[in-house]
Amino acid sequence: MNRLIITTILACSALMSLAAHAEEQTVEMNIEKMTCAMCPFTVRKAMQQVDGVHKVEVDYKKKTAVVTYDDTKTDTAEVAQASTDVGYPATLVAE
Ligand SMILES: [Cu+2]
Repeated sequence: MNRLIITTILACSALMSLAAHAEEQTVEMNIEKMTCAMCPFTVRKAMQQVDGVHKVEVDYKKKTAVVTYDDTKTDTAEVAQASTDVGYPATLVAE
């Protein structure tokens, strides 16, 4: 009986750690060359077109973007490239 309970708990935590790997990641990036209040919209639009990107918040004053994405579908290099491609080089902020 106890063994069954322990097995169930182990199976549950294994499933949960699997889910954690496929979870959303949130990263901050520095965005270069934003020169007016419209620039953040361009960056945001470009990043949101990347498959797997769920949320983008661009801060014009801080020159940063906070990006939430599904790490099974895309990665930070792809998101940064999307911004770079429209004229705003993006680099990951080191934690
Ligand atoms: Cu602008």
